[in-house]
Amino acid sequence: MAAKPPAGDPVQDAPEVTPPQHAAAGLPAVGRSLRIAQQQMGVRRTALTLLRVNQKDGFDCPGCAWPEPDKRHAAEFCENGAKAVAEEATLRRVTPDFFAAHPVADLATRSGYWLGQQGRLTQPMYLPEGAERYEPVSWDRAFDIVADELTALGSPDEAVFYTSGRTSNEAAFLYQLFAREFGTNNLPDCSNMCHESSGSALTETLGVGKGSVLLEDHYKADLIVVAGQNPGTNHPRMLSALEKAKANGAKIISINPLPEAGLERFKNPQNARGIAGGGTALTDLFLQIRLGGDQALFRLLNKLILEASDSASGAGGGAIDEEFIREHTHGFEEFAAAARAADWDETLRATGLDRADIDRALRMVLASKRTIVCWAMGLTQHKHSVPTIREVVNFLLLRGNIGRPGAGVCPVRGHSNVQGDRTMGIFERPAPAFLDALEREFGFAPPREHGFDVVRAIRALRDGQAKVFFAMGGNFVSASPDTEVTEAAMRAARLTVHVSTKLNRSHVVTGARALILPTLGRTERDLQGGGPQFVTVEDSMGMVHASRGRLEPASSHLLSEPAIVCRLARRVLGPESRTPWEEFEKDYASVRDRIAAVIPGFEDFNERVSDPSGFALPHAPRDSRSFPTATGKANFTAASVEYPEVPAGRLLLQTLRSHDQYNTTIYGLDDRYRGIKNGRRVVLVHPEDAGELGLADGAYVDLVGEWKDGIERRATGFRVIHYPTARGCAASYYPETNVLVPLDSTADTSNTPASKSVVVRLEQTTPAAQTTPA
Ligand SMILES: Nc1nc2c(c(=O)[nH]1)N[C@H]1C(S)=C(S)[C@@H](COP(=O)(O)OP(=O)(O)OC[C@H]3O[C@@H](n4cnc5c(=O)[nH]c(N)nc54)[C@H](O)[C@@H]3O)O[C@H]1N2
Ligand SMILES: Nc1nc2c(c(=O)[nH]1)N[C@H]1C(S)=C(S)[C@@H](COP(=O)(O)OP(=O)(O)OC[C@H]3O[C@@H](n4cnc5c(=O)[nH]c(N)nc54)[C@H](O)[C@@H]3O)O[C@H]1N2
Ligand SMILES: [Mo]
Repeated sequence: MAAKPPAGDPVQDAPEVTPPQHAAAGLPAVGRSLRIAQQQMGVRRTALTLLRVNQKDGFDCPGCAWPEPDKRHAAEFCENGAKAVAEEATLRRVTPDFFAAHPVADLATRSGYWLGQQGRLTQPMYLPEGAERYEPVSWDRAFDIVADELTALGSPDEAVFYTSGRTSNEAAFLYQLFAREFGTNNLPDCSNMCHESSGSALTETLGVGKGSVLLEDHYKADLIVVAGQNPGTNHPRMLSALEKAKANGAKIISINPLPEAGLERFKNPQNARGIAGGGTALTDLFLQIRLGGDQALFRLLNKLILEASDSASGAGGGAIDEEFIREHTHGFEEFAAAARAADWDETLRATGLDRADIDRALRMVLASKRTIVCWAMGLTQHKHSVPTIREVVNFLLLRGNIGRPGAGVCPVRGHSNVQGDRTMGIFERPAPAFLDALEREFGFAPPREHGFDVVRAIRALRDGQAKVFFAMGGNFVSASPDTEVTEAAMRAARLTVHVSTKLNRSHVVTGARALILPTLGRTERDLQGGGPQFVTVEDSMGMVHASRGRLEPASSHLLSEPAIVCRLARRVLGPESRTPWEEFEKDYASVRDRIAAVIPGFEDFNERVSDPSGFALPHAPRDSRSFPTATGKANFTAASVEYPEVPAGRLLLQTLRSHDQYNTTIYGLDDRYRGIKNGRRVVLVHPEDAGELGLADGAYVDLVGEWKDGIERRATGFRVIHYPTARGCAASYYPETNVLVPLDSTADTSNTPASKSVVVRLEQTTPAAQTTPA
C-alpha cells in the first residue's frame, strides 16, 4: 500500500484556516513525522531508517545543515528531518512505464507536489528532440549524448553546471574539477539564491564567508538574536540548542514580521517537560519588524550603543570594546560617524517598531557579554541584504563579539551540504589561490574568468549564450525567480540534464533534448569497485563528518553522484585527461586525498574523518581573531541605510516556506503552526491592511507584481488570510509565487533574487481560477 502514490493530482487548494499556534514540536510533531514516514516507507523501514539519522555510524540528515550535538539522542532527528528522509527512502517508484503512460506535456500540467509523490526515479531516461515522451536509455548512451552536445559547443562557457546543496563533498569536488577541466567556471548553485548575501558580507568584513560560532557557543551565549529565520520549521533541531541556551541563562530576541510559533515556545519531545509540561518559552523580546527594516534597526542600535559608551563612566564600563576595536578592526571612525547620524523617526518608519521595544532591545544588548546573531533568508533575500548583514557585523564588532566563546555570526545554512559544496569549489567566482592549487595538483590550467551565477545563467540561456544546462540535484526551474522567464530560458537550451532522486518540474520543462540521470540518495548503500563507500559533508558550523547510507538502493540502475561525474568526465575529456577518474570512482578515499592536497583545512582528511564526531575546519576570526581581509583587520563598514518604499495601496510580499515543504519539494498541504490546512495558495495579510484594501478574510485575489520594468507578473487564485503579520507586509509560499520575483530584482553585490521583497497589488477575483500547478 505504501508504494502506491496518490491517484490524480491532489492539489485542490481548499485551504482551511484556524488561528496560528504558539508553540512548536511536542508530540503532535512526532506523530506527524511517523505518519508521513510510514505512508512512504512502511513501518519496519521507518523504524530502521529514522534510528540512523544523524548517528555517528549513520547518515547525515538530508534536511537542514544544523549541526549534531556530540552526545546524541537515539532519535536525533526532527519532524521535518523525518519527512526529508521519508521523501528519499520512499517505496514508491517511477519506472519507464510511468513515462510511457505520461507524455511530457501531461507532466507539465501537474503540480510539483504530485510529481514528487510519484516516488524515486529508477532508470536513466532520455527525451529525444521532438519526442513526446521520455524513453529508457543506457548509461553509456546517456553519457554519449551529453558528450556530443558539450563537444559541439563553440566554447566551454556555453555550458552551465548547476549544483543544489545536498551533493557530498566528494561529488562536489569531482564535479567542479570536471567543469574546470572541461574549461568553464559556470558553476552556479542554490547558494546564489540563498546565503550568497551572507558570504559576500562576511568575506568582505571578516575575511571568511562562513559563520564564526560552533554549536557549543550557543550554550555559552548571554544573548541570541534570531533575525529573519523560522527555525521551528526549517531548522527544528536548533530549538533544542535554543532551549539549552535558555536553561544556561541566555536571553533571546526574535526579529521577524511574523510571530513564528517555533520561536515563541518549544515543546521538546525528548524531555518530560516538553511532552507533559508547557515546554520552554524561547523569545524574551519579539520585534515585529517590517520586511526589509533590519539594516535600519541594527544601525540605530549601533548608534545607541555608541551613545551609551559616551555616557558610561570609567575604564571597562564602556558599552563598546575599545581594545578589540583598536587591535582588530578597521574603519571604525567612518562607521561611527554614519551610525551616529541614524535617525529615530526614520528607523521607526522603516521598521514599524515602537521606541519602547527598541529601548528594551538595547538594554538586553548592553547587558550581554556574549552575543550571537543567527539569521537566514529573512536577511539575505532583499535588495539591500549585503549592507544589512554588514550592519549586523558592525553590531557584533562594536562590543567585541567576534572570536570569543559564546559570541559571533551565525548564518544558518539551508541545504545539508551547501556550505561544503562551496568549500569544495562549487563557485562561479573561485579565488585565484584555489585555482592555483587545482593547477598544481592536477596539471591543467583552469579557466580564470568568472562564470555565471544563477541569475546570469538564466539570462545566458534565455539569450542563447548558453546551450547546455546540467544540474547536479535541485529543481532549477521551480527554485529560480521569474518562472516564465526561467522556463523559456530552459526551453531555449539544446540539452538539459538532471542528476536527480525524484521527479520535479525541471524534468518536464526541458531543452530540445533532455536527460534524467537517477542517483543514489544519502540513505542508500554505495558500493563501488573498491568496496563500500561513505561520503562527507560540512554542517552550518564548519564541522566535517562522514555519512554512510545503509538502505538497499531504490533501483539497481542507480549510479552514485561521484560515479556519474567520473564516467561523464572520462567520456567528455577523453584520454588526454590526466585525472584518474576511474580510480576516483572506485575509491572515494582517493578523492579525499586530493581534497586534502588542494583545500586548506583538510590535511590528513581520511584519517581525521574516521573520528565519528568529525572535525572542525579552521576559521581564522573564530580561532585567533585574525581576519584575512583586504585590510588584514575586521572591517567596519558605513553603507547608507536602505529600506523598501511601498506605494500606497500595495503590499510588500515575502515568499517563504510552509511547514510541509522542503524548498520545491512539497511534503503535504498543511502549514500547521500557522493554522493553515489543505492548501498552499494563500496570502497572509494584516487585518487592518486587508480592511483598507476591502478584502475580507477568505476573499480570493490574484497577486500582481509591480516592478520597474512595467511587465505584469501575476499569480492567480490566492485566498486572503487575515494574519498578524507586520503592517504593510504580506506572505505567500514559494515556489508558487516565484512567477512574481523579477529576474533583475536582486540583492546588490551578491545578486541573490530579492524573494522577500516583492511589491504586489491584490486584485479580487472569484475562487474559480486556481488551477496553475505549483
Ligand atoms: N523543513 C524545511 N527545512 C528547511 C527548508 C525547507 O524548505 N523545509 N529549506 C532549507 C533551506 S535551503 C534554507 S535556506 C533554510 C531557510 O530557512 P528560513 O530562512 O527560516 O526560511 P523561510 O521560510 O524563507 O523563512 C524566512 C523567515 O524570515 C522572516 N523574514 C522574512 N523577511 C524578513 C525581513 O525582512 N526581516 C526579518 N527580520 N525577518 C524576515 C520570515 O517571516 C520567516 O520567518 O531552511 C532549510 N531547511
Ligand atoms: N521565491 C523564493 N525562491 C527561492 C527561495 C525563497 O525563499 N523564495 N529560496 C531559495 C533557496 S534558499 C534555495 S536553497 C533554493 C533551492 O533550490 P534547489 O536546491 O535547486 O531546490 P530543491 O527544491 O531543494 O531541490 C529538490 C530536488 O533535488 C533533488 N534531490 C534531492 N536529493 C538529492 C540528492 O541526494 N542528489 C541529487 N542529485 N538530487 C537530489 C530531487 O530531485 C528534488 O526534486 O531555492 C531558492 N528559491
Ligand atoms: Mo537555501
